[in-house]
Amino acid sequence: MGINAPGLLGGVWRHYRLSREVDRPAQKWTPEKLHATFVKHGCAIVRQAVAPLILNMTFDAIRAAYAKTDDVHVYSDAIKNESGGALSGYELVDTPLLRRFLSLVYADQSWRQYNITARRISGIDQNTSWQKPLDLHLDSEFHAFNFTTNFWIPFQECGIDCPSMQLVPIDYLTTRTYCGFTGEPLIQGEQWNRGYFNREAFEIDSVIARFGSRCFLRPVLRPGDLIISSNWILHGSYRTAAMRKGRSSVEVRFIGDKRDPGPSIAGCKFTPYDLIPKVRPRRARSAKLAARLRAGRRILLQPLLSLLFGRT
Ligand SMILES: O=C(O)CCC(=O)C(=O)O
Ligand SMILES: [Fe+2]
Repeated sequence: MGINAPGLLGGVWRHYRLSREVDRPAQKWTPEKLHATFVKHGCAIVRQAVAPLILNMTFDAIRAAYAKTDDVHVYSDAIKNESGGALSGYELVDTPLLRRFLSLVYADQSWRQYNITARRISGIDQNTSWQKPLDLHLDSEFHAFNFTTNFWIPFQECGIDCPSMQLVPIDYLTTRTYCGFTGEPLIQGEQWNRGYFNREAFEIDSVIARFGSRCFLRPVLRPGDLIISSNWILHGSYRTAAMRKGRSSVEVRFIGDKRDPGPSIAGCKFTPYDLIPKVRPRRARSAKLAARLRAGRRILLQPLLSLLFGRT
């Protein structure tokens, strides 16, 4: 089979464009842009979204909890215990940008905190009790069908030396249809909600056949960065043979009372008021204006006065 150069270049270009669209530092996102991108592509990456102090304190609490359990997960209660009640896990995403984003996702429904789950994915050299990388899945296979927003937060740099995440950045409705979901079970006797989905859809070859070999988003992340995803996006752990070290991360989830997120409002005039410092620029502007008037008085009025009254 020959190489289809235009097709190859097109794929590379589309992937580059998509990464630029979904992946930005926190200060380059507005809640509206983040919401519209999340609805369109099923996910988004926010760089430097989490305050280092909260990230480190939460990681300390999670490590302390792991020292006392054989469970592969650590949950919110353990974080509370280990931090003396100071932390629950939810404060990781308690920022104006993410709060406003969530209120847009759930604009047409009530919603609540759902769960906090920390996990550790082993590197290839490790022979530990840490989890093996998770295969491609939808969280809806295991959790509720109601729309769940997941903030995935790593505690160390990941994607080069240690495992990261891979996602298929396709909108939630296309993903739902692709996975064969109709709201009725397709197969009986499967565990959790797995019987509602076409099992073949989760095989990597099927995903590539439907969405192309460049359909995966596999970000390299640093502490403070996070991925926003949902229970309706195909995703799994991403580990290569070069990833010798393990990775610790936490998932912070919110859930609505509907299966769909609120619509992305085209041309929405919503003002991200808690992101824009309103008072200071206005003060700065009026201070500048006053200085200009004073200067004007000096330039226009003083020569006139000295001409009339000989004053200087
Ligand atoms: O941490 C991972 O590698 C997978 C996490 C995951 O599947 C999730 O956050 O839903
Ligand atoms: Fe998952």
